[in-house]
Amino acid sequence: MRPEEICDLRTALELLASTPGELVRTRVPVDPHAGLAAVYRRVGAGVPVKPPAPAGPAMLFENVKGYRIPVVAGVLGTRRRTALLLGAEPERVAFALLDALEHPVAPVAAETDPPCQEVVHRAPLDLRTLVPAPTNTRLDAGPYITMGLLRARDPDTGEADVTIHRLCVQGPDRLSVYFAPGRHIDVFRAKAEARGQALPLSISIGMDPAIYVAACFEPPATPLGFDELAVAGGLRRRPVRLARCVTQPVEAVADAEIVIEGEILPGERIREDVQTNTGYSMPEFPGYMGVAQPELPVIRVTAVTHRRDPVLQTIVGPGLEHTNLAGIPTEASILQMAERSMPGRVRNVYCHPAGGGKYLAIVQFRKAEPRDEGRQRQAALAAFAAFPELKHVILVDDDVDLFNTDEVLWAMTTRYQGDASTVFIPGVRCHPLDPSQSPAFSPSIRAPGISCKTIFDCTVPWAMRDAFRRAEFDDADPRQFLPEGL
Ligand SMILES: [Mn+2]
Repeated sequence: MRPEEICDLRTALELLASTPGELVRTRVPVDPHAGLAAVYRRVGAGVPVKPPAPAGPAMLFENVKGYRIPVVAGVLGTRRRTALLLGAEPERVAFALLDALEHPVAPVAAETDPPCQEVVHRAPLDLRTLVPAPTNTRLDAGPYITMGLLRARDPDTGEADVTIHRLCVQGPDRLSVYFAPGRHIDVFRAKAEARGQALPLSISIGMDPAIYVAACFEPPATPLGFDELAVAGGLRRRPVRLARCVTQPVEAVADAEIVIEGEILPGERIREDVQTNTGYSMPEFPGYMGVAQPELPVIRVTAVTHRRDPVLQTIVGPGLEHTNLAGIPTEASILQMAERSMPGRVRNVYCHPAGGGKYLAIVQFRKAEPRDEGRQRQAALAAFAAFPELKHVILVDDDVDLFNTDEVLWAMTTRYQGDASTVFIPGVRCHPLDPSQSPAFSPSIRAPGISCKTIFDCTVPWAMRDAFRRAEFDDADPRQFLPEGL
């Protein structure tokens, strides 16, 4: 099994199963209500889930109490595993994604009999018994479909978009959907609603990891009207296959494990925690409980289709899996913007788990000549332009390993002076799920989701570079001194 042979979730799991330490299976019965996520948290969720939450393997729960369908969590739960599945080195996976972004391959219609429609359930149906959607914590508003890829079309132009959104099971054939501000499918929804029309959509669950990662690109890298499935096609150098839905005029991913078909109802809203009244939604990517939204759009489900013996794919909310999903496309977006404005200067970018892949980017900059002094801060501004939800940029030189937090903090300790090396850009729209981005935190913040973007410039001033040479050791090949296999 090789990465380029991956075409769906099953082949991805096959590759992981053949790689030591990347996938564990269990037949021990697990409760989807707060049980499955509790176990995976201790196995592989990672930062910023409250410790103990180590990084670890993906996990296939084959016996989910009350259901026939197994659930897999953590498929993209480490950077190494994500890179393996995408056929790249962990330090270079964003470059592979950037190449795909610049060489997209449009999706195609599958011939007859798409796998995702091997089994068809039409209304009346009950999502609550069909789909083992986990409830991640006891405070959650209900069971959530967390790895559902929505696909819909612009009612004006017909252009398609795919995005992952949190979906709460609110009844036998009802889901609520939360759109962070500005999301493209929400733009389509608003256009349809203004005409009094429903928005047809599909929700594809359990797919080739390339599709999930590509779908997490946001504007300006993928502007409104850009079908992110074409980036997945670029990554695999073969088009994603689409299937016409059986009850809606829209397509789904033909090789998905499970597809939910439905429509967003015009003029209808639901309180997200109407079933529990807890005030919370589910654990969100910054590591805190999401606040239940007072008025969310409602999806009426018209069919559930799936492959024979399907697997439901899930993410527990925050953790390394979210960081990889959101962060690697963000790295590619920043690399693209920086490369266009200052070729060769930004050597690499790492969207650190502390920010869930969205809030914190470490940018490695190479100063090659005197007039590069100051351009590192220009690179940070380019990063903010490339990804509007970014909050902090840490700039480091190219002799610092940006993937090693100890190295980055060393640079912040010995190559940084708080008053001279910090740049504040207050009052900028950022992201509402960070609780510090709130007027209650500071009078400088006018509305939730506004923030002080900050550049931490931990690069050596060009004129002082001789004072900052790292101690030079001889290079040696240590293998002959070490036991076999170390
Ligand atoms: Mn989009």
